[in-house]
Amino acid sequence: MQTKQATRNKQPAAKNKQATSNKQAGNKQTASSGNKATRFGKETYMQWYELMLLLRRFEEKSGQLYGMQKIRGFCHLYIGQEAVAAAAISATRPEDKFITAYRDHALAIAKGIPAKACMAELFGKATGCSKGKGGSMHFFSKEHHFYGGHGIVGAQIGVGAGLAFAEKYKGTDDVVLCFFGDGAARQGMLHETFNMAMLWQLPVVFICENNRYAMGTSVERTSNVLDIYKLAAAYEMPGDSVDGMKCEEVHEGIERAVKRAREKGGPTLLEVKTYRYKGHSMSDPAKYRTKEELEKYKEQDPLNWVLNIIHKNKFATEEELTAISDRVKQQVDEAVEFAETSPWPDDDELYKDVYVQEDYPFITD
Ligand SMILES: Cc1ncc(C[n+]2csc(CCOP(=O)(O)OP(=O)(O)O)c2C)c(N)n1
Ligand SMILES: [Mg+2]
Repeated sequence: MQTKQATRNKQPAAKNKQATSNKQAGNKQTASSGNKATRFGKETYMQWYELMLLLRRFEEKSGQLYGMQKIRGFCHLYIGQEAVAAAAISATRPEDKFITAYRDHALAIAKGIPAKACMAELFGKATGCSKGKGGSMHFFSKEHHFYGGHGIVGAQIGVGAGLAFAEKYKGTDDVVLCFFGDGAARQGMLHETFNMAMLWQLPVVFICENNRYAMGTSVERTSNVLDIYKLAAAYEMPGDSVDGMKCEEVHEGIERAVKRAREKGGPTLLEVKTYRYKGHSMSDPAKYRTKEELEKYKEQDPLNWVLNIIHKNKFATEEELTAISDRVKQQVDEAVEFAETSPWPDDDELYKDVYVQEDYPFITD
């Protein structure tokens, strides 16, 4: 199998994709309304749309509240990348585990952490998903299978493989989706982890959200390897690349990789070519890129793409679409109200949750 995988990696991404998609065509939901066939059914498009709208409105509100100093510290918004989060949900099961970097609000909400608990975390309140002690970069909820939220670039790549090791050890068929950026792909952590993940055939999908920049540094300035998925070839790991502005492509790419991992076929590196509309963080005016470049990506906006398909296929009436935006607005408004009115953490919380074992490092048994 490894020889086959190595050969696949030598092929250009498009060819590679074609071969795999054809194989799975039978699994794909296809739907038609009138004469317009779509790659997925109405229900999937509606779910993608509502989730992406919630993620975008949540992030826009977070940006506003940051400007009002209600939210402080670091804050990295996900606007533009929503198709990745939406498709990651449709292509996985709720028990599958997610782990990501500091640009974590959207993946956390997509995974089911209530918007209220996420907004309260941004405010630093006791009701936040990390009890107000993690802030924007460290959302976490074991209950929702969301393992952070990590501020050290690339650190979650190793931890993600560790989570996958645990699943293999326990004998489950759950899969870990380990997200990281193009900047993190240049860390040594990636190579050590890829080596062990392939050696141990761990059930993990490494998803590189290539949004073209690591802070202000473009992919072109960090390496001569511009197609990040090709890094997998060094470990005979399958590598694949998809358009991150299209839910359909991301879903299919993740679905292929998750299937492989669930069926004990080991890890995959999936590069998702995406874009962030805002600066790296709230303090970045993004002067390193042109307005034209930004506009080019906005023309491929993932929400508009899905909305157009909904319109063309009459998947929803105007009233139904209005009801969705009302629902989303209400959810975000309630999240802000909840965060505003929640208490601050008690002082003694400072000493809690530092180590799992309360008496660490004095192991007594
Ligand atoms: C080990 C380490 N080095 C440097 C930093 C500073 N830093 C924070 S974000 C970042 C860029 C990472 O970019 P990328 O991985 O592409 O993720 P994106 O912000 O685009 O989502 C850097 C260098 C850090 N947090 N950790
Ligand atoms: Mg990046």
